[in-house]
Amino acid sequence: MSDLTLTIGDKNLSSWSFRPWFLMTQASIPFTEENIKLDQPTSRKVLAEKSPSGLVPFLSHGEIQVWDSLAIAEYLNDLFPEKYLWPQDMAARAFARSISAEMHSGFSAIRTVWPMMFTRQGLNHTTSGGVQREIDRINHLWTEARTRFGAKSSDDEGFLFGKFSIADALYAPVVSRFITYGPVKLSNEAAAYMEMISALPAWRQWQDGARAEVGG
Ligand SMILES: N[C@@H](CCC(=O)N[C@@H](CS)C(=O)NCC(=O)O)C(=O)O
Repeated sequence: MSDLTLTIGDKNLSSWSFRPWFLMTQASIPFTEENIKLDQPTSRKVLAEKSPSGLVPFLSHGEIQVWDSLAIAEYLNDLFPEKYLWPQDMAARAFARSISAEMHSGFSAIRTVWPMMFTRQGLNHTTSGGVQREIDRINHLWTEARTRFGAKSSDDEGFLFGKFSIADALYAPVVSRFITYGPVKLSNEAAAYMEMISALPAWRQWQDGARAEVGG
């Protein structure tokens, strides 16, 4: 039994929950998973009682509670320095932190118009101006990360910065949305990145959980 407990919402819907869960699972950080079903008559009450912010995800570590997906990622980076959850190279780390913060505080059109529905694929949704601009920005960021840092690193495993990092976890729900509402037009680098992420065992594990929630 791990002394870290991650409380999350529905796997099919909760994009914020997916980030720390994917980070911990992919980085082989042991944790106990606790689930709160969202959008139920009792959800708000349960969240208000259990979660410091009234939202998921949150992480409990003994007496310490950490909420908000980015704060959880930073806490885990402090707790497991040997895992290098941010890239080691300073320029790569600056870029990784910038794009992660941009993800965390931005991309509101994609978030609003394309809510995560993990189990759905290929809806071929027509994009509005705002959504298309954000897709283009993400395509640019993924392409730049891969070409400037990932592909050039000596131990490249196909992630944005070569080895898996917090940035990959932060963008994982975007990969899911592109699969659900796409296909979207991406550079070869960005398309290969998406394909690699969505073939990971951790991805498949979350997908199985999402499928089980919706009954198949
Ligand atoms: N900025 C927060 C956002 C958390 C958030 O909005 N979580 C949603 C689920 S994805 C939630 O708990 N909603 C509660 C509700 O729907 O009642 C984070 O990064 O963790």
